[in-house]
Order: sequence, then C-alpha cells, then structure tokens
Amino acid sequence: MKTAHNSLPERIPATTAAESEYLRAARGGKVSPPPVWLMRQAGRYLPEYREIRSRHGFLEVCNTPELACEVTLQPIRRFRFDAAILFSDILLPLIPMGADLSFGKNHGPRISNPLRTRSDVEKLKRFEPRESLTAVLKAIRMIRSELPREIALIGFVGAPFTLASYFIEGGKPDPFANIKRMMYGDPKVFDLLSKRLADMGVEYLAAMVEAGVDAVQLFDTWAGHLSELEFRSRCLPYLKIIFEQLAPLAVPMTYFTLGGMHLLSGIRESGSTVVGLDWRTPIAAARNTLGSDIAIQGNLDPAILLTDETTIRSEVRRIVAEGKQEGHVFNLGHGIFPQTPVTSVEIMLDELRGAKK
Ligand code: 1CP
Repeated sequence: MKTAHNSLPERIPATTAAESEYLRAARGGKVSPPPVWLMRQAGRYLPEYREIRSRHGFLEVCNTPELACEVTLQPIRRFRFDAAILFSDILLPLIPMGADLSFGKNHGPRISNPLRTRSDVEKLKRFEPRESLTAVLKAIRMIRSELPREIALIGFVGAPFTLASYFIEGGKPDPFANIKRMMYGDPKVFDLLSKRLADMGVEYLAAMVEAGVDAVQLFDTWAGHLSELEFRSRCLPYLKIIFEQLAPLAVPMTYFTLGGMHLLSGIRESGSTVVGLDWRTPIAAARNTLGSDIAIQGNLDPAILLTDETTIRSEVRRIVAEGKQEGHVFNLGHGIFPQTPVTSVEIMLDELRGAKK
C-alpha cells in the first residue's frame, strides 16, 4: 500500500463493468449484492490516513487538491468500494460565508464568531464556489480522472439546519440552546439564515456536479433532534428548495439524518431520491413510509464493526435481506468509528460480496 503523497497516486484498475452499480441501485435498480460505501470511509481507522494527517492539518488536507484526492482514493484502493466520497467537510463552505472556523487537536470544529443576531446573518457573504472553493473543485476533477468509470464519486453539503446549528452554536450543537432561542425568538432571522444556506448548497452542489461528481448527499445529522412540527416548519422548506433546484441535473440525491425515523413522512416530501437511514430505523418500515420511488441507503450500526466476526456477518446478512437487493445501497447508519479495526471492514465486505458466489 503506497502512502507517500508526493508521488502520483497508484492507479485503480478498471473492470469491464459497463456502469456504476451504486448509480443503478441509487436510481432504484435491482443490484445483487447491493453496492457499498461507508460514511467517513476516508478517516482515522485507516493507517494510511493517519500517516497523512500526522504531517498535515485537517483543513490543509481539505484545501490541497492532491492531498484531498489521495485520501479520497485510499479506501477505494484498499476496499474497492462502489463509490468514493469527496474528502472534505460540511463546514468548509461556511468559511467563505464569513465563519472563522478551526479544527483543533482532540476537539471538533469551532467557529469563533457564531451567529446570534439579524445583523450577523445579514453580514454573511454570498460567494461563487468556482472562485472561493477552487481547491475542492480541482480535487473533484483529479479524483474523477483517477477513478474508473464504474466507481461513482459522491459530492456533499451540509443541510441548512445542521449547518445553522454549528454556525449559531459556534461548534457542536449541545444542547441546542442558542439554536432554539433563535428558532422560537426570531424565526424570521432563522429562516433567513436557512435560506442563505440553502442557496449556498444549491450553488455549491451544482458546481460539484459540473466538476464531475456523479451523485450528491445532503448531511442533516442534527435534524433528528427536531420534533416533526419543527422539522416541517423550519427545515423541510429549505430541503425542498435544494432538491427542486438540483433535480434537473438528474443525479441521485441522498438525504441523511440521524435519528430521523419520526421525520420520514416529511422527508418523503423533500424531493430527495435516496434516503440514508441510521441503524435504529428498520428498512421495511422506512420503505412503507417512503414508498417505492425512493431508494434506501444504510444501515449497519457502526458499533457492530467493533464486535466480533459472527455478529458482523449475521448483521450484514440481515440488512441485505431487509434491503431486498432493490433500490438499496449498503452503508453504515452513521460514520465509521476511528477505532474500527480494518479487519472488521474486510469481514463486512467478504460477507456482503460473498453473496455473489
Ligand atoms: O482527521 C480528523 O481527525 C478529522 C476528522 C474529520 C473527518 C475525517 C472531520 C472533522 N471531518 C471529516 C471528514 C468528513 N466529514 C467527511 C468526508 C467524507 C467521508 O468519508 O464521509 C464528511 C462527509 C463529513 C461530514 C460531516 N462533518 C458531518 C456530517 C456527517 C456526520 O458525521 O454526522 C458533520 C456533523 C461534520 C462536522 C465534523 N467535522 C469533523 C468532526 C469531528 C465533526 C463532528 C463534530 C461534532 O461532533 O460536532
């Protein structure tokens, strides 16, 4: 396994596959076994990722096309997942909007100038992604040229509510105090912020598709904290803006939230074409609510990869059976944990792909 970043990345061999199985399943097709990728598949559980991070800061990796390309491809070389996801972060586009964002050692993201008032929100900058996020778009072009055609490349943004959560709290939204204060105390300002973030999301994702991503995913990690009423009034309208405006690009559009089972009927109206489920949401129940036109992604509990081989294999079989190998993209129910043994991922894939035999 090559880890040096100054050399050209090792070529990933193409197969004779005519098209991407990920794209077929995400469009509702029958694919057996289901295609697979993992949320946070490029990350600290991989020694080759840790090696790069020992020499480069997190934002430096995101902002250097060669490094972002390299770490995006690392899990593909090792596991040949059916899709690569651009290595970046949902918070990156908040920087050109005006956020003073940092990722320190041993703590998550921090924004030192959080939004609290109407004037804070009105001061946010609009930006042209082709000018302000050129490194990301260049990374996409590099990755796409390195990937064989049959491996899809996924681009992403944070959904307005989740981005607003970090932007208002100035970091991990816990316990959502400032957010709820703005949502209830000044809903017009909250809506203005959500609209700005939705517009940014549309422009950024459209630029990513133009640069070469084959599919997009909206991460709405924190929407599961909302009641259905709050979701429908303060979150769903902005999801609709994003998915409606991107629909003409005809790429699969996945919506992922954590703990969102109670929101599924609202999510169904959002316009997303794939719904990412966390591990608590049974696939059959989700299909019942979502109907047959929406594909499903998920939903192995990432903690299962910290257990034993027998458990991993039986949980993989259960999820494949529930997904019925139709309109199903296999994934975890949330990002892979940094302490996950690489062998657990190998066992998971062996069980999944063994179904082909
Ligand atoms: O090397 C490191 O230690 C940095 C850790 C890290 C990584 C690997 C962060 C900081 N972000 C990322 C990459 C990342 N983040 C990707 C890359 C593509 C992939 O492999 O999936 C993606 C899609 C994200 C998206 C993201 N960032 C989300 C949504 C998904 C989720 O995990 O719920 C969120 C909430 C973030 C914020 C964020 N960035 C990083 C951290 C540690 C966090 C979470 C902090 C918190 O708990 O609030």
